[in-house]
Amino acid sequence: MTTLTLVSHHLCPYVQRAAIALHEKNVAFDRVTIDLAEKPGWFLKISPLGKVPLLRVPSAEAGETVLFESSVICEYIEETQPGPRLHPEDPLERARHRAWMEFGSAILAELWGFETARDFATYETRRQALAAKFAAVEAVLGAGPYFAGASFSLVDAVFAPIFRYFDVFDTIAETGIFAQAPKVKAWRADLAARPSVRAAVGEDYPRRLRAFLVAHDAHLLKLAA
Ligand SMILES: N[C@@H](CCC(=O)N[C@@H](CS)C(=O)NCC(=O)O)C(=O)O
Repeated sequence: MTTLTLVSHHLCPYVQRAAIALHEKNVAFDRVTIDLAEKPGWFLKISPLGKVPLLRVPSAEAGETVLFESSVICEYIEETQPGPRLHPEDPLERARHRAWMEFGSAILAELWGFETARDFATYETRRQALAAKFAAVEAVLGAGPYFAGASFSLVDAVFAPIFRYFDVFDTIAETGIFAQAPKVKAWRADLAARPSVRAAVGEDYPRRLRAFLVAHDAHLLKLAA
């Protein structure tokens, strides 16, 4: 029994990174989705931080090793699984990619504040902070279609779930976050069309994200036309 199991949540962008990497490498894997509002006992036993994703890796000697932290999981997938390479060969370029993966996590922290903002002032502060972060991304993007050009990389796997939020936000109101970032916009469109990105969430993702916004009384909903 060698199948990897990804312990997931329907909306989690960190889980999606690992799912995208596995899909890119054509690795068959099992996916177990949990309710983070009611974490099962078995999950709490194996998740040191009580967070998803986890990657359960079966091994003949140890029985199983459980990996946590999405970046670590992505690096493990990259190092152990067959299929196309998702990191550059050159160490300096690889380090630069890891840095932009971290930048993606910083965007996610900001994005949480944006989507859960209940009042205009918080919403606007977060909106401007996100626009500034995407301006920094705009400055390093090339001709595309992906972060590093023609080949898909882990940086793409990190940013695709970020952009997915905006596919739902855009159906509610115009945030203007990408107004000054044409390269980011084009990157976003190319990632949205990628089969691995599409396969990383269920069809009910938009409905679930909207329900999340309603549950948080998100200011964004008040901007609906
Ligand atoms: N740094 C972690 C972040 C993972 C994370 O924040 N996961 C969220 C869901 S998107 C979670 O499990 N939250 C549960 C909790 O904090 O109780 C990673 O990259 O894996």
